[in-house]
Amino acid sequence: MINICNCKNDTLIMKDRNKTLGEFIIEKQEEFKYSSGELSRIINAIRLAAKVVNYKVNKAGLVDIVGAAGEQNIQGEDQQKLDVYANEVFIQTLINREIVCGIASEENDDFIAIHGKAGDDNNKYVVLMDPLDGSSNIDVNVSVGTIFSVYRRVTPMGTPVTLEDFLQPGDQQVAAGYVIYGTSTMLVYTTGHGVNGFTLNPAIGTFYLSHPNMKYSKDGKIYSVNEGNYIHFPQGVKDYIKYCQMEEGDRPYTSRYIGSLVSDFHRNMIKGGVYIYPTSSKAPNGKLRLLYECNPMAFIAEQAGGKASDGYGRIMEIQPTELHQRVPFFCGSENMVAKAEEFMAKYK
Ligand code: AHM
Ligand code: MG
Repeated sequence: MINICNCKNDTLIMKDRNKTLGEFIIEKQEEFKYSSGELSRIINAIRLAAKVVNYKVNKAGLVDIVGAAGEQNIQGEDQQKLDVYANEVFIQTLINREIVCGIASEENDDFIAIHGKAGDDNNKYVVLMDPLDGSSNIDVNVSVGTIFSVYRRVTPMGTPVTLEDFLQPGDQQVAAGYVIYGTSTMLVYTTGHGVNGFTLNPAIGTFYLSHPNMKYSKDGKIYSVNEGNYIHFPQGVKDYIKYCQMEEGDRPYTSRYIGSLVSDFHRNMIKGGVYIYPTSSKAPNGKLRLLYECNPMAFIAEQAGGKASDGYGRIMEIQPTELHQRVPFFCGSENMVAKAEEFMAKYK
């Protein structure tokens, strides 16, 4: 069997004995006593949808799929924006597999209650997702990602899901992950037992365990924030940015900002760093969505030994009040996020 593994110099080489994602899911399923396998089947469905979306994302530069929804391509077919396409693929894959009772997506105004087929109401999980985050980067060939999050429903089985099933604090997540469509495509996820990353071998369409037990370093040297908004930031964030730039100890830090959350997060988790999308006078609640972006990334960050905050407290303890709620987001290496919180606290 040919597999991929991460070797010392960070390049991927083919090597024997690495697990496929499929093998890993089966192995982990056996670790959860009394589990019915539903969660494993959800991860499996996401794996399939990710491969389909990956295929389209990689063709985006070749085929005239890039462009506004509603326009027609040269064959006279309706064009679909890639984020709309990704939304449909993930939703349809989850519905077809009959494994979830509800889905909420950043692309849809309201949640979807799945109760068309007998038994759907008896599924116990809901999935929340951002099907193609950072999609404005597609047109310029920059990495984008899918973010997903899984919760156990709180309303009784056998009844249609309600808003309550989706408005759960992040610490109730049973799984979360992301797919990064980058120089290589990876699926990174956690079920609350650490974080593992799988790299797609596009030649055979198989994900292999390439980044087992991913961990943030406690400190890092990268700060990621859209500094173009500097003058609109709260004073605590301004002061923290100045602190990052100061020549002292291991500073100044390096500034890296792709503008694609999954990519910025992924780099910082591997190299050590902090990602910040704060409030600003232009966006009083920040830009990122609590349910589709911040909670899943926070769960992954914490499982990797990192920290995720709204500047004052733990992201995963926020009680959501609406599906598309936005929150400020500080996420990354534990000591860096803690330091940013210190600066924020001065102006609370
Ligand atoms: P989107 O969900 O509309 O794609 O927006 C989220 C994206 C994140 O991926 C990224 O970190 C952020 O928006 C960048 O925003 P900005 O361009 O304001 O810096
Ligand atoms: Mg998004």
